[in-house]
Amino acid sequence: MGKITLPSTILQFWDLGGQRDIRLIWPRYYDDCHAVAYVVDATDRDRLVEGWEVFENVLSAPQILGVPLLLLANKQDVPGSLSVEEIRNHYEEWFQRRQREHAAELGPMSPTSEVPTAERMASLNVQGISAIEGTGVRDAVNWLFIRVQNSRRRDS
Ligand SMILES: Nc1nc2c(ncn2[C@@H]2O[C@H](COP(=O)(O)OP(=O)(O)OP(=O)(O)O)[C@@H](O)[C@H]2O)c(=O)[nH]1
Ligand SMILES: [Mg+2]
Repeated sequence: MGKITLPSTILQFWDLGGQRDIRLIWPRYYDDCHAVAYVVDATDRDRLVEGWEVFENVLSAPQILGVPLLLLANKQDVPGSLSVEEIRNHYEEWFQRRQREHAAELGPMSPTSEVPTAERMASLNVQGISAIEGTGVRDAVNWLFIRVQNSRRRDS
């Protein structure tokens, strides 16, 4: 757990590990969650899809509805890592494909509870960071600070 004190606000961060077993305890944090910062490894193309599936699972929780979403493309210091734009496009393409597959499974007549792609992408801020070099971290914290302050869940 980490704490960052800013004027009039203390941001409290919980670093939840991404390993399969540890993901099971994530939902215990949802009730007190005012923002989600989801970190992906921008050098590991092979695991991005797994990352999107897990992310989608988080976003499907009712407590997460409407909270600010920050997607962080980590390891920007590594040459050849995917850029913010590439990460955003990769996620959007994955999301669109998934929506199409769900729609096909349910059939044309069924009412859809799917989130429109444009709405999901608009709700998402993607930023690049290097956790090792610290680049982008300040920008990420600033964004969270502003969004959490303006969030309707601040009183909860
Ligand atoms: N080059 C580079 N390596 C990084 C960066 N961030 C993390 N790493 C390396 O990636 C590996 C995994 O880092 P961790 O901090 O253990 O990753 P994690 O996401 O916290 O892992 P879990 O807690 O298991 O989910 C380590 O070898 C880190 O040194 C970065 O920004 N740049
Ligand atoms: Mg960790």
